[in-house]
Amino acid sequence: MHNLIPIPTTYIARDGEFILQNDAQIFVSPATEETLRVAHFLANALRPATGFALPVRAHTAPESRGNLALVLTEDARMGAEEYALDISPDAIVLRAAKPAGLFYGIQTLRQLFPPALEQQSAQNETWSVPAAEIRDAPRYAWRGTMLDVARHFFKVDVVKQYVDLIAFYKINRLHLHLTDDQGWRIEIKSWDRLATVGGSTGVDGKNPGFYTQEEYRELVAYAAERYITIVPEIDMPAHTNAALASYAELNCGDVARELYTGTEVGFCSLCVNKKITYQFLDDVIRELAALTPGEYLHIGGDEAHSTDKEQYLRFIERVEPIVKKYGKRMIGWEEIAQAEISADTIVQPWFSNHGVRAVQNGSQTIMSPAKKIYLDMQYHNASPLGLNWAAYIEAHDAYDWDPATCTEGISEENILGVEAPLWTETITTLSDIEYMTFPRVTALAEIGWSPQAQRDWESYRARVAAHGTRWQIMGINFYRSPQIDWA
Ligand code: TNX
Repeated sequence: MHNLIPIPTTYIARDGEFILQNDAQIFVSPATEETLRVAHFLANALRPATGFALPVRAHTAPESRGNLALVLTEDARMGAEEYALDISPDAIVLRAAKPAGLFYGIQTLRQLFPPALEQQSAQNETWSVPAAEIRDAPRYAWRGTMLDVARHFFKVDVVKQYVDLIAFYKINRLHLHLTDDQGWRIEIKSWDRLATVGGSTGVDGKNPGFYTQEEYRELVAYAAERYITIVPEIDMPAHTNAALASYAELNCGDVARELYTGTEVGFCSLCVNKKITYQFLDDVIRELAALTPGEYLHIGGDEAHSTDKEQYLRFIERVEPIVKKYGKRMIGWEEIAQAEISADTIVQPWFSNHGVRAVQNGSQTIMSPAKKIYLDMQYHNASPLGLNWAAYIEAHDAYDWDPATCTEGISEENILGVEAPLWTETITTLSDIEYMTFPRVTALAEIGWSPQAQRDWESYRARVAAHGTRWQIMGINFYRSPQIDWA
């Protein structure tokens, strides 16, 4: 019927098909800076393979033969990310209440064209789209992936390519794990050695580097144009060796640690009862908040095995007001839920059930169960990349779970959304990232977007196979799971 991922809320097939011709135009109503930008995104997606000019024009009565129309409606019942896509043999009309909805409708439309659309040069092809009426809105507000740029650093152009890939699947958050034991990856002007010293290495000494604030802003803007909010994480009080190696005064003994290129976790801690630690965090959070138009700031908080438990809890309680002071909503890995945190702080469960305490106090969660959706887990015991401490995660494992039932005590109303982390201890290139991400991120995308009742492994399995054809054309290094009948 169709090969859409994520599967839409409703798809009603109609008779016939729309065939894009070389004189087609893209009409926009009303033409604002943002709707025009979204329309150009569509034109740019369709142009290389079709070779058509596809001019973008403002138009007040946009439905017209042979053309595509993007319309912002005044319909107050439509959600911020919802869209309605009507494809008839005459025209394509996409409606949404907000530009984000138009953007998601465009991703759907791209997937309805033949796979040859992904070619980067003009193809001899009939550009047909099956007639249909699609109504679609997401299950969750938070549909995220996380990229660990600390264990190995990935430059802005690599992350931009990754952003393009996840945007195609209606993912709207990219959490960047910016700091860890092996590297500090964001320039902080008031503590400049964090990046210059702390960013000078990586796991096995590979992929050193950091983002200047200018580069980081550029990445944030690039993602925002694809309706992806960058969520920065500064991990603390553990996972801080890179900072502790950069500044002696952050250590309890006033001696700087050595830089670290191994893969152990939880072996060091910020000195949680030193005054300068909180001055340091205030400076870091202030600078990071100023780089962050998004609402959220992630403070890590995981695996503090070298921090006294009581001191850890008081530390989290001291950091939360700093994040709030700079206008951000705090997120932390589930361990923070053992502290007294406020209800608007978001908790990210990954392995245990600490989150239950937080939801009882009104917090929302972002579900990242390691056994289901950690993109760094090996697919099987001979996978060339990845770890296996949580599980082997095949395509079916990544698909076959429901956030609302995976943790006792956390149910649908407590869940802001889902996120698939890619830790990069074993990952050094974009090709590696792709191999671990595809075909599991498509499962995450569908879990995050589609109604649970619409989800079905056999259907998904067939649709993923069709996406494999696109990935091949796009040059994506995906894992050819034996569970899927690739074309
Ligand atoms: C646990 S999940 C970690 C990371 C590691 C990851 C490897 C979490 C919050 N912490 O520090 O990179 O395992 O899978």
